Amino acid sequence: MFVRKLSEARDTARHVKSDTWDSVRLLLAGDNMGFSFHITTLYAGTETHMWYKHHFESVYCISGRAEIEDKATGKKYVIEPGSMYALNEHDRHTLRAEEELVMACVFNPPVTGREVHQPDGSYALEQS
Ligand code: 9YT
Repeated sequence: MFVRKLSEARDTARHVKSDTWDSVRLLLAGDNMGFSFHITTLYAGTETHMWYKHHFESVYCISGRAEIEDKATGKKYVIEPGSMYALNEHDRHTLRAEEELVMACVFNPPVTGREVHQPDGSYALEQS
């Protein structure tokens, strides 16, 4: 067993920053859990286009409010505290953060550490 604290992981190599979000990766591929676990903050007023072609992702909203759009169907959903979404079909989607959003995210396969979105919205499938 081990314990990690969000406050201690911030501003270390586990903390990855992008234009519209930052992500503290509390568990990575190297932890050998079979998934990675991140606390992601999406900045208020931003829009992020994503398409995890190589990963499944599940996201739980801890705080904030957003709209998520499924690009295949055009369907839109409200994301608020207590909402979970699962990208079980590698769904292309857009997340519009109406307020700052804090999300708990799980990726399978686990990300290895420094991934940010490629131009198509995916993360590369890297081996650790
Ligand atoms: C909600 C979402 O997918 N945001 C993009 C960042 C990603 N969750 C990550 O790498 O933590």
